[in-house]
Amino acid sequence: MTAKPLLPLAAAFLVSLLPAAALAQRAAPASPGAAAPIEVSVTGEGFVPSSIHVKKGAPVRLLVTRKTDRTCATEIVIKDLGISRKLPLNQPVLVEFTPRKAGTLRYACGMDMISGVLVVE
Ligand SMILES: [Cu+2]
Repeated sequence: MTAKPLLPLAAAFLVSLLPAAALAQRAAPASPGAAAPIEVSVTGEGFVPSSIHVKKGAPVRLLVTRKTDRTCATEIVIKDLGISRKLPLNQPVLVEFTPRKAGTLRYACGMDMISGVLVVE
């Protein structure tokens, strides 16, 4: 009766853990399978584009960048989804959500003056 037979077992266990750990580390930052973000700008023209088509049940990632100070759209609000994000000048802000039903969703500035529409199909 010695502890000897346990050693190879422990070594095999550690080796089997290694590839999984390496994979998990590599996969973490990129979030594989995520759709490419749709770029939206806030310019003197308002939200550009002002109409975006997305699919029901598919995750949507909007990368919103305010590119002008001459606008009141310093935030983006999607009221129907309860989303409201500040838009610091020239700083891309990622807005993520999954539309659950077909129809249209408005995105707008905080005062609901400047807006665009998400068409969910
Ligand atoms: Cu406004």
